[in-house]
Amino acid sequence: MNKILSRRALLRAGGLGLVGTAGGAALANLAAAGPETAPSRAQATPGPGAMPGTTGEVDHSRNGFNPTDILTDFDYGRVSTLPDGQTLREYELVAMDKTIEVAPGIDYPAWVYNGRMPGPTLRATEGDRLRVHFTNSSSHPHTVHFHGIHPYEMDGVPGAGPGLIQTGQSFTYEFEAEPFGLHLYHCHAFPLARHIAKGLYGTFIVDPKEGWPAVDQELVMVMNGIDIDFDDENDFYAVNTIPFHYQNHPIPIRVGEKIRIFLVNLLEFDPINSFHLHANFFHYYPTGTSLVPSEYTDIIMQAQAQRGILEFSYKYPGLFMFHAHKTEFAELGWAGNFQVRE
Ligand SMILES: [Cu+2]
Repeated sequence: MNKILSRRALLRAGGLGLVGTAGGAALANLAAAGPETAPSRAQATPGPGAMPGTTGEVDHSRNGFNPTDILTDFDYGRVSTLPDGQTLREYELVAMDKTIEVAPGIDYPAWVYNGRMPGPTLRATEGDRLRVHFTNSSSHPHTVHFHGIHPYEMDGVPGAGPGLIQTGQSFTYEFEAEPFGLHLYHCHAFPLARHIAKGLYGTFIVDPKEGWPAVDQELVMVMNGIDIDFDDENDFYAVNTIPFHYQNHPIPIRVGEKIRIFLVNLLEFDPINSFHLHANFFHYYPTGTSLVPSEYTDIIMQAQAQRGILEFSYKYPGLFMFHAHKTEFAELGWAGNFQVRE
């Protein structure tokens, strides 16, 4: 508890070494945020349906990505057909060092794929041939380790195949897309926790051959955290990197629309993450490897690298929260809203 309190106190005081004046001001106003569409939330203290938040906005264009866009940004690769008729998908992944403004005025020296955190959501269909052309433009050795089924030399770990890909080097990982489901990829260089926490990860979706049942919206949510002072503890928590982004920018959906969330947990340092949906229940498909849901619930938890698909519709209009049910995570950024309209 003391540790948690001291971390929060540090954030509120803007006392971190990397916090500039703007960051300190932004965090000093933790309690004042809320979307303009929700006047009941424009209060100094959190009320029903509101977490304390951040004021101001990170510079998304300087970051090179916007969490709102990441929700629906799927990379299907460059598609062609092999002589035997198999579909070939080719992707480009470039590891780079990049400064990301993770909260207003607070920069984080990240390592990322393709300039964004999380990296691109790679999407294929079961049975496709995948070629992932990886170039390391970062100042440190990295790899790409995919979850899925593939040969040893394509495993993206030190010692297997090309092993670590050095600065300026490239390698093409090639394997079949299997099994269908919701997977992930990440760097597997050591120290592993640091290489992942710095931002080298992304979502990897393998659609079933027959496709998933039709829905109105598909959203990618990567639960992650930021250890701003490198003490192996997270100082911010988020979905798609920017704390409170979907609280400040609620995700618009309509009553009755079928929503599918691809939810991946890439949080380092904390063993368990969770997802709670307000005023609703969802069907849950762990790892997305079955078309039959395992549970009908309003909360699930995921350990590191666990993932699953959530499907739901809203019955009533309103501003409905979704957040980690671990309150510490929610209050430090892992909280968002769906704006449900008729
Ligand atoms: Cu790495």
